[in-house]
Amino acid sequence: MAFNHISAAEAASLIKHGDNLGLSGFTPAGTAKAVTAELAKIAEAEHAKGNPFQVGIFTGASTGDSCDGVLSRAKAIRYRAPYTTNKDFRTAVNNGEIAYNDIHLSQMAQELRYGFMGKVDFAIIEACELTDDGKIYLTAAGGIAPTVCRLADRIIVELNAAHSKNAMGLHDVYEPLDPPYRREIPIYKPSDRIGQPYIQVDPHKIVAVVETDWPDEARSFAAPDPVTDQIGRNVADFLVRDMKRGIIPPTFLPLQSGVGNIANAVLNALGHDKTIPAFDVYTEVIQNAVIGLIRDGRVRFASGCSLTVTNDCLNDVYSGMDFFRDKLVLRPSEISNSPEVVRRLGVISINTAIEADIYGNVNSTHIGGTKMMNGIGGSGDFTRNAYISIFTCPSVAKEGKISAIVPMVSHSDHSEHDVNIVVTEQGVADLRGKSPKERAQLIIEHCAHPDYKDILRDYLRLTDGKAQTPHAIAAALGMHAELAKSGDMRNTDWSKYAR
Ligand code: 0RQ
Repeated sequence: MAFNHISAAEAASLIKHGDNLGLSGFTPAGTAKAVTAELAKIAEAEHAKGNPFQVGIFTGASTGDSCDGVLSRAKAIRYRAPYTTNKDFRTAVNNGEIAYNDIHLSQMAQELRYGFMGKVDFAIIEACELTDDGKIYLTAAGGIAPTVCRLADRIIVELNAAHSKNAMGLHDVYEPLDPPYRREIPIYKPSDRIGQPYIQVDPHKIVAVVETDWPDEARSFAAPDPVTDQIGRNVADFLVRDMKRGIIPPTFLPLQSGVGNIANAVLNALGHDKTIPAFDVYTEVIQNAVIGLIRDGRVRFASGCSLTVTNDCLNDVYSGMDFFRDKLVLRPSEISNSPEVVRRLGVISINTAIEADIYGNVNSTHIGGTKMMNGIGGSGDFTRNAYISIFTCPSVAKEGKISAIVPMVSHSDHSEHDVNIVVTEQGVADLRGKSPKERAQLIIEHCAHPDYKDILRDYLRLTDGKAQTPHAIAAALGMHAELAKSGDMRNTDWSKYAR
């Protein structure tokens, strides 16, 4: 079938105020870029004329500036789900301008199928190749692309020459049926392929093909610093100890690792610790560190949802596809983050916390309990189902004015029931098999910064010390209240809360 090849501006003009857009991509990798960038201009023009123009955005995870950034600045987003990292989007959300539904990434496709977020009017899908009979070959990410292609009335394909056609074959596209017809997802090891290397759509639904040459917008990471290096070493040492104790088998278990500088440092430390055997990765975001470790033979196989790597690294993968083809697979987020598969494979999850409390509850999403940072991403999908769930963070933030270890988290994303291990540059708290009171001792003594140990010990003295989870309720957020008042949690004075 001959497709309608038009410009990004013409394709964007098909989209109307109130439409919902389902986008390919997961993180800035593989996200549609050209049409959303043009859509922002349309929204600005309509707003200048006094007309409303806003859309709903459904994605796999975060996107790049050409989507969340430009659309937020153009005030063109009414509703969005799920995770995002964009600064302008964050500002708009925290100003109350956008309805943001921060759900687990594994659930996004299913919730779209159930219709909780409304109809998908357009799917905008970045592809490296499109065949006349409607086979779409994705680029650097799986995300929710298969589901939005099926649900959408109309599909716009961004055929992006910045992605090599060597990306064909990277993907394993599989969409489960919904209950009561769902069967097991038959992945028994990270390298299992269970689907097709493309998305098959009805070619008549493809209303536009936009040819672009627009590289992915993934950021490069800050160089590791002594704190992130120490956290990485602490995680690696802990896992080696668990392996020597027989808790982790000598063949090791697949790793999931979150995004960001700490995650990259942890992976580097694990990769370079030769007491850990070469391992598999079953994760959502494959970062630069993993690609380097595959090259070095330290990672045997990586299954993920996206190649969230710098463009030089991405081109390295594409040009070295003969080497990488049997060492990498990209899956839809529903599969890469599937609780069923994570539990079956015995994944070791490593994610970053904003703060953890003395009982092991973790806040991944909110600053000061109210302001959105990024979102929960896939951290809940993995943490709840992992064989060993690890959270890492520096013990302090903002030059020591904020302790990452607090009496009670100001927002809870991962509960004490799901969090096994807390790691800071100070040390490791192994919470497995421990009661809340035992956990509090471990977290304060092993993870808190020396400036805050006494403050946290003194907090515990405010409680009656007897309850299952001792708290002095009025004081539980006292360190946060002090931060709001004086700008420094080290000034916390518990005397005003004394019993
Ligand atoms: O602020 O940016 O002004 O310097 O938060 O903190 O230490 O640089 O760490 O970049 O790894 O982000 C949890 C946000 C950590 C991220 C979070 C301030 C700190 C700094 C960033 P600045 P760092 P990172 C896989 C799994 C949730 C989703 C997830 C995240 C900024 O890892 O979004 O895990 N995770 N997904 O100064 C106030 C505190 C603070 C604080 C740190 N207690 N109070 N500010 N900061 N702690 C990915 C996907 O799902 C796709």
